Amino acid sequence: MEILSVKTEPYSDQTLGTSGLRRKVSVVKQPHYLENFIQSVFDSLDNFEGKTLVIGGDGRYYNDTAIQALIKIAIANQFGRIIVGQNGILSTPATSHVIVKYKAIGGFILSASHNPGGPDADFGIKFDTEHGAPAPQDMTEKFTLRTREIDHFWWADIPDVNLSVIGEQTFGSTIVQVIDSVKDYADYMQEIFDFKRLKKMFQQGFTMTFDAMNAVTGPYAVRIFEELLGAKAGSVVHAKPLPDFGGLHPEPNLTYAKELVNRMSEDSAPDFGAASDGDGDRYMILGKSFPVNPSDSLAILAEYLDTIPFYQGKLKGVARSMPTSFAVDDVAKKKGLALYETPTGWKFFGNLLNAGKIALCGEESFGGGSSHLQEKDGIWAVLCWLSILEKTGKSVSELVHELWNQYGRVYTLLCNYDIADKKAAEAVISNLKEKLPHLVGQSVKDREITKAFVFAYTDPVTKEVTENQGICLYFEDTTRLIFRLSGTSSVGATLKVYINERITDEKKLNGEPFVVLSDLMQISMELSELKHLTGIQKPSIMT
Ligand code: VG1
Ligand code: CO
Repeated sequence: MEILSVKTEPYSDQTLGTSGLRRKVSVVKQPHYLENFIQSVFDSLDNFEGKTLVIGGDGRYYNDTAIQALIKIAIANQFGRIIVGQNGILSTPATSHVIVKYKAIGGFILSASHNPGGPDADFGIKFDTEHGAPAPQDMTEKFTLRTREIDHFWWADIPDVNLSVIGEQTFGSTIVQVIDSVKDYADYMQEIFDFKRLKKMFQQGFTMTFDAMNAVTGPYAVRIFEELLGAKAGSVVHAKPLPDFGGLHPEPNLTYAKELVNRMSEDSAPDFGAASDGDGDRYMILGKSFPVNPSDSLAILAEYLDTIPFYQGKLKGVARSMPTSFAVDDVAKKKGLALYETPTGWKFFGNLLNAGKIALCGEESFGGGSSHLQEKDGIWAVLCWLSILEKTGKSVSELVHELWNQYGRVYTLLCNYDIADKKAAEAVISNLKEKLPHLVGQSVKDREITKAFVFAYTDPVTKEVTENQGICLYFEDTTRLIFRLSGTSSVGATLKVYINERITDEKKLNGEPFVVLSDLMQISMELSELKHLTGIQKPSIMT
């Protein structure tokens, strides 16, 4: 086997966003684009020779080519063992678990998560640390710095490695080990949850539909829900990972998971509906004709997590990303749990989990996770919900209504504005920033602005400060608007406007968020001068 040193030129755009590097497939296909990035990651790590590396992915278009490049560069960089999911399939949470279980120094996940896949769509690559946690900010900054100066990468001159057969193959001093994509993860879920009790619930007639959206969770969901728990065959739909996700946009929300939403509103709907995203780290929960709001879901998990034996005595604190609604704050207060508010992106939860400050965390985008592993975990969240339903004997909507009756309902609305011109999108944020000092005390449509600031975060463990994480405007403590730019778009920019309002009036608990929050949406358009600065008049999606 020959190891080659290949000369290369740096690219200037390899900056990581909220969750790894995401680009159009056409960008990633440029000569050495991927090779440069991978070698830059290795150049930023210390002492990995002879150690283990994990490679996972969501099965999207171009992953097969990218995985072969990754393996060849990893062999040339002298890793001792490379663990790869069969056919390159390993969800984000499964990759995180495998990294820790096999004591790897880290791993790559080839996924652009919820972004669409296919030749004209998106490709992505993320790196997880030895803790199975998304690379923290200081590490991703190192990667980017290295990409700016790279002049060569190492390459093992071998034919493509067969990833379809489970087992080991040796190349020089490196073993490539192909593993069952599901087994380790499914075993772990059985350590956390009481599968016997859940199985009994299904035997007694409980029904569910899980929409894998033609993405990575299909094989996991079939094994866990149908084969191990005994949900009826066919309970998992869109179960085969496809390179273009069958044209679906694998982001579980009311717009993109329309088929599931419709199914759950039929008379014959099952008791429980769930979905997950491209790489299996997000989830969505629905009862009969009752979609659960992600922030409410986090509050429910906080309320009941310690009824699951694995967590008894472990729940000392919870964390939510800043745009996640304050529904969970009430539960934390009642239960005497510490509460942390972090910037958007799972990488900010890692230090809190590692330090044992929290056992549960979540995001408004339906990311949920716990101390069981350091990525967000869609199937885990679904198993939590199933365990809570089994334990309480209540329906999804009963549980959520109980939450609202106790604390009031925090209505939420997220408006995404896709803006082709990134500069125009940035102008919206900078314009708002300039206005901030004058906003407090001003009234818009009879609502007075009581606080206006740019969110910054000081990591309670490392004391590292992360600035500029979104603009927050409060109207009393019960209502707020948040403006931030998405860090996962592959072209142009997406302005995200999050609207939250807590309503405690019992008669107003069953409203429609689009209606209840429509005046706040108007206010957000006015204050941001969106139309004037971008020409855009309405959201690309609302959820
Ligand atoms: C979005 C979500 C964020 C999530 C991130 C990655 O980021 O808002 O909550 O952590 O995607 O999720 P942004 O910057 O576009 O708002 V995933 O499932 O892509 O790994
Ligand atoms: Co994801």
